[in-house]
Amino acid sequence: MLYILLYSILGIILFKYITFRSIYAALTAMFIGFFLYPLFERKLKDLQFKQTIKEYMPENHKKKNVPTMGGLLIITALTTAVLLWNNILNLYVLIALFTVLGFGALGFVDDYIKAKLKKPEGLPEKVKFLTQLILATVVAVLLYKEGFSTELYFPVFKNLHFNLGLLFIPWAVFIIVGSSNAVNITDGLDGLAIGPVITTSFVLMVFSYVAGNYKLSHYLNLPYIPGAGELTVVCAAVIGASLAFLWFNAYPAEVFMGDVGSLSLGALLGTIALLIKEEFILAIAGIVFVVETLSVIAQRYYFKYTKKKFGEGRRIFKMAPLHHHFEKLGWQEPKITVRFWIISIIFALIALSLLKIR
Ligand code: 57M
Repeated sequence: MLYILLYSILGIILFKYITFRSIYAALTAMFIGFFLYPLFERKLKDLQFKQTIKEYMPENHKKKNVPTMGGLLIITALTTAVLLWNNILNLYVLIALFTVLGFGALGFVDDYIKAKLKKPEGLPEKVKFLTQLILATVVAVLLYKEGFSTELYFPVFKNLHFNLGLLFIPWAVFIIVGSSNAVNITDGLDGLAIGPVITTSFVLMVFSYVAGNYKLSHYLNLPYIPGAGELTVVCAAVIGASLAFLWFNAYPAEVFMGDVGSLSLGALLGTIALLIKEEFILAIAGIVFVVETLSVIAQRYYFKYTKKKFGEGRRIFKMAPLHHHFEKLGWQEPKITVRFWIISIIFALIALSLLKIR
């Protein structure tokens, strides 16, 4: 709003600059998060929105009475900052908001069933997955109909890209739904998911700025996406809201983000990566999300394969996702989280280095 009011109408040039608006979107989201948290915490406790404990939880991991749905705080802070500091007439900003609110609503229903109706399994997996597919398909079809580029680009190899054509739609759905579930699976230790969300958002913020800048994108041989620069401000708002949440989710967590947070943040990261044509950069910067998800897939298939072949299922990891494997090895929770953050920072730096290596 401020962009339209103070720049488009009143002509105050300062509010035109993406860098200026990104800094203040991050600060706005952060302060809204800090300011609203006490109110949210009281509300979540009054509403008894406490995390339900699943049976197969490792003993040292059964956390009682921690309020969940802290993702509502993240989404409120993030959305307010975007509405204030973004050009909300920008198509990409509207798509980002649709993704956050759509997947957030899905996560809210799942969390509500678990926390309020005391059904630990939440929404039936099929219903949850189908809703994710529908939401992602709406975004994919909208982009395709709007004539959005269906080219697929790769890091390093500047001349290697090809047109997906109609296959862009399933590809886009795969990226958005995959990212959403990857963050959801990762969110199993205090601070474990929100840390990589921050580092990955930072990488996407830099790439969004370049993608929306004609001179910079051509100088760095990156796809030029007119208008994508607004996603820089969105990423900054994600970082601000996530930092505020991390203040309370750091070990020992006072609140969990819930599916309302993990599904929406994951889908948003996937959507932004898709919009700036940097899906592989997302996979590199979001390596923690990728490895956590692959650990579950590998564990499940190996278990099924060995059960069929030897009559009894065997595991690759002591438990999947990977963070539970390290717990079973005796690592303390904060140590696992911080080490996963360090890996995220390393791969964020590698992803950023690919701006120049082309
Ligand atoms: C998302 N949810 C956490 C919290 C958070 C297919 C399989 C991989 C599914 C997976 C699963 O259940 N995934 C659901 C992970 C849960 O966190 C809640 O969920 C929200 C995120 N969606 O915001 O509200 C628990 O995680 C802990 N937690 C923290 N701090 C945080 O900041 O301590 C979360 C956030 C919370 C809390 O204890 O209750 C979760 O882990 O369920 N299933 C699994 O991950 C299970 N793995 C498994 O079954 N492995 C099998 C097969 C399927 C691969 C195997 O290894 O053979 C593990 N889930 C749990 N414990 N809970 C097993 C151990």
